[in-house]
Amino acid sequence: MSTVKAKKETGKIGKETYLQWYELMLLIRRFEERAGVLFGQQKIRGFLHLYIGQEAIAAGVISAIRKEDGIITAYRDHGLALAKGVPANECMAELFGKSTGCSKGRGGSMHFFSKENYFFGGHAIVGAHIPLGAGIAFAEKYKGTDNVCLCFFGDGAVRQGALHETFNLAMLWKIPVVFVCENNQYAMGTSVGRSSNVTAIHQLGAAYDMPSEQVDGMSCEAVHDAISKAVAHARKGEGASFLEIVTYRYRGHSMSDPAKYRTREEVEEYKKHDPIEQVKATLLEKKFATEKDVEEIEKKVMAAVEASVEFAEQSPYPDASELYDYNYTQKDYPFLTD
Ligand SMILES: Cc1ncc(C[n+]2csc(CCOP(=O)(O)OP(=O)(O)O)c2C)c(N)n1
Ligand SMILES: [Mg+2]
Repeated sequence: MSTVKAKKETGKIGKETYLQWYELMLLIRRFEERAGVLFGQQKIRGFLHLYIGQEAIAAGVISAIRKEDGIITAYRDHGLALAKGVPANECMAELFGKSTGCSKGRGGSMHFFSKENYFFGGHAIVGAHIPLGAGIAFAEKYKGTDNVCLCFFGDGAVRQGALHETFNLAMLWKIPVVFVCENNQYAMGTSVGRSSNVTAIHQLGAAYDMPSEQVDGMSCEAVHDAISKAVAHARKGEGASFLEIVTYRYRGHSMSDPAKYRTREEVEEYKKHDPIEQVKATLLEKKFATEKDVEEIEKKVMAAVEASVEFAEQSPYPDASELYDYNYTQKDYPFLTD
C-alpha cells in the first residue's frame, strides 16, 4: 500500500482559498451522498461511481488552474465536474437522464461533459481518454495559447498501452499536459500491489524523462502546490509532467461493490485524515471562520443539493423524436470504395 508523507505549505494559502475548498468539498460530498440514496430509490439508474474520500484532489486542483485549462477524466467524474464549475443542477439532472443534464441526459454518471466549463468528460473505457487529454493540450499549443490540459485517470489505467504511447509523444512534442493518476489504491477489487511489482506509480514517468512526483491526496495544500508547479511548467512551454496523487475512496468501486477485498479498519484509518475535516479544522484554528460560518456553509450546500434534486425531478426526459440526434454515420464505413 502506498503512503506519502504529508507535505503541507499552508503559509501562503489564504482565507478565501480555504473557504473555497471547504464549500466545494462539502458540495461534492453531499451531492454524492444524496446521489447514492437516489440510486437506492432507483431515481438514478445505470452506473454510479462515487468520488467520496477523494475530494481534496478536486479542491486542490481547482485553486491552482484557470477556467480555460481543460480537464478530462475517467468515469468517476462528478467531483471534478462540480469543481470545474458545471452547475449542480445540470449534474444531478444528468444522473437522472434528464434533458437538462450537462450531456442532455444521454451520458449519465460516467459521461459528464461541459464545453463552456472546459470539462471534456467523463470516459468509461479505462485509459482510452489519455491520448485525448494529450490531444486537447496539443490543440492549445497549436493555437498558440498557454492553456494547459489536466488529464486524470486511476491507478488501474497506468498499465494500459495507451498511457505509455501518450507519455512518449507528450515528451517528444513538449505537449502542455499534466497527467494525474488518482491512486485510490484499487482498480475495482484489485489492489495496486496485485497488478504490478511497481507500486510507486510516479516512477513510470522516469522511462520517458517526464518530471514525476508522488503527492498526498488527502491534503488540499499538497495537491495545490504540486499542480501549481506542474501547470507552470506546462505554461512555460516545457511540456508534460506526471503526478501520482495518493488518495482513497471510502465507498465501493461502484454501487454494486460489497468491498470484500479490504477491511473496515483500513477504511476507518483513511477517514481519520478526512480532507473536509482537515480544512474545517484549519478554518477554525486560523480564525478564518467561526463555527457559525461553517454551519452556514453546510446549510447553503445542503440547499443547493436539494435544489438540484428538485430541478432534476421536474425536468423532462429527452424527447423520443431526438433519439437519432447527435449520432453520426460514416457513409464509407468500413472504408469500402467502389
Ligand atoms: C479497457 C477497460 N477494461 C476494463 C474495464 C472495466 N473496468 C471498469 S472500472 C475498472 C477499474 C479501473 O480502476 P482505476 O483506474 O483505478 O479507477 P478507479 O475506479 O479506482 O477510479 C475496470 C477494470 C473498462 N471499463 N475498460
Ligand atoms: Mg483506482
